Amino acid sequence: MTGEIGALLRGGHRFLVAGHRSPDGDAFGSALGLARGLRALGKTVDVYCPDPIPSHLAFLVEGEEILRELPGAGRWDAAVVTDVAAPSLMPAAFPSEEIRGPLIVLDHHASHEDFGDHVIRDIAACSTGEVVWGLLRDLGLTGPSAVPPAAARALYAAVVSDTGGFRFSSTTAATLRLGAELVEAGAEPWPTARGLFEEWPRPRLELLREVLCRIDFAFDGRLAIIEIDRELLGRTGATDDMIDGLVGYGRRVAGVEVAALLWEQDPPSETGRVRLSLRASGDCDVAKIAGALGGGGHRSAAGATLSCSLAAARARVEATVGESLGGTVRGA
Ligand SMILES: [Mn+2]
Repeated sequence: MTGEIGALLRGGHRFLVAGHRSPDGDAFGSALGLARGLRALGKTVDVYCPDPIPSHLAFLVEGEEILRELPGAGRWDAAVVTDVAAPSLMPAAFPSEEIRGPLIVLDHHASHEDFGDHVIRDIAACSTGEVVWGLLRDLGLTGPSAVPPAAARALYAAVVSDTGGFRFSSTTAATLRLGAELVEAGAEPWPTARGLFEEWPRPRLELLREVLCRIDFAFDGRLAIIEIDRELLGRTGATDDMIDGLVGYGRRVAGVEVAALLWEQDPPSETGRVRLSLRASGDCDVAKIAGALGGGGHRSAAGATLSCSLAAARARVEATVGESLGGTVRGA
């Protein structure tokens, strides 16, 4: 940890904490874990999330007040954002420096932009949850009894979410030890797994049923591609937060090296109209593919937002993936 961040967090009294926009389990769990840890050190912490909280993360709230908008008279000693790799991923309507104080960025994305007044970015960490755990330890919350169980539960969810349940290649012996420490501090594996992965709202299953019928393949089965348009979401009753994770079904197929999921935005986001989610099964670096399309992420999981129609987005994705795979053969 840089001494400056420690000094800011030890010396300040009131902090603003938020994850990236459209929060995932790591962003939201890290923010909640940090907030709960800082409160155990006697600090006042506001958690800000202007976006809807995805249904599979709702169990992490545990009755805590999450601010959908910020009080007009709010002032903070510093603001901390978790899992944010670029300014474009900052939560909407984030206050200016004179209101929020210095901006601290906690992150683990290898592909990122440099921003923030103080940064801890550990690209070897499995998740930002791991970065937060190390920070809380450096702040003096050591030993299982020092970290509040609700903080441990949130950080455990961050780790489990970003490692796919300790399955992805980011999982190391240290990750598994971290999991054990968090369980000792009060995290519960089954409720976490059930909340994150197992308990689906019924419309999500209806969406999956249709998505499975729509998976296409290209480049001799090395690319799996799924398109989701607004009509499909409307018909199944599914919401955008239920799309997260469906890209993994393309990657399940033997021989698939890249799985892509494209979904139409409604209303169109500030930067485009189609969101792209990419997953790699092996050696292909999808962060590079996403980067070529104006996005970013990790080697095995990345994304971008494209300013074009669904059909045009698909053509661009196929062309970029094709270059990356070095193949020209298209098949279905
Ligand atoms: Mn993350």
